[in-house]
Amino acid sequence: MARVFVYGTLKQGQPNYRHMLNTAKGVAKFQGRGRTVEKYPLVIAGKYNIPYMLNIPGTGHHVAGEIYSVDDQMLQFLDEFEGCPDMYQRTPMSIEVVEWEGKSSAPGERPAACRVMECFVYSTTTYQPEWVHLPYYDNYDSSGKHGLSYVLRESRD
Ligand code: PCA
Repeated sequence: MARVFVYGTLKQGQPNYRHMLNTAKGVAKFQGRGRTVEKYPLVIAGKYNIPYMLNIPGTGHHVAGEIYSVDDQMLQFLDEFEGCPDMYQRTPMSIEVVEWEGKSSAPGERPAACRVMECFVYSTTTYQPEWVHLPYYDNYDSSGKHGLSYVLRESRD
């Protein structure tokens, strides 16, 4: 099993969450919520309003998301789905746990320095240079007041 932190359309209530529930693609077990230890720019870019965490540590916000434990099959599905390694690259990042459901000891009750775990995150270094000038978000919501609703793959032309 691998640990993955999702911050975009794969979160609960977001347009691609259904893939996390699709057992034909493998298993994804919700473990808790967290945020990136480092700051990153999270932007919504392109004509399909796709969220991207730009891999520029130190700029932007601590980004909120959900932690899942996934099996190899789901990890492979997510790599394909996220266009990894072209669109996004999956790299380990330090995530501070803010809420925990897993049954190993509750990180929420530990001192802050002990609440950190390494998770895979789909961020990108292959972004268009002008994207760094877009607004930065700390908690992605496709139907947020920015008005930039995500365009599902099957609705693109
Ligand atoms: N899907 C991945 C990366 C961005 C996106 O929309 C995620 O939710 O973490």
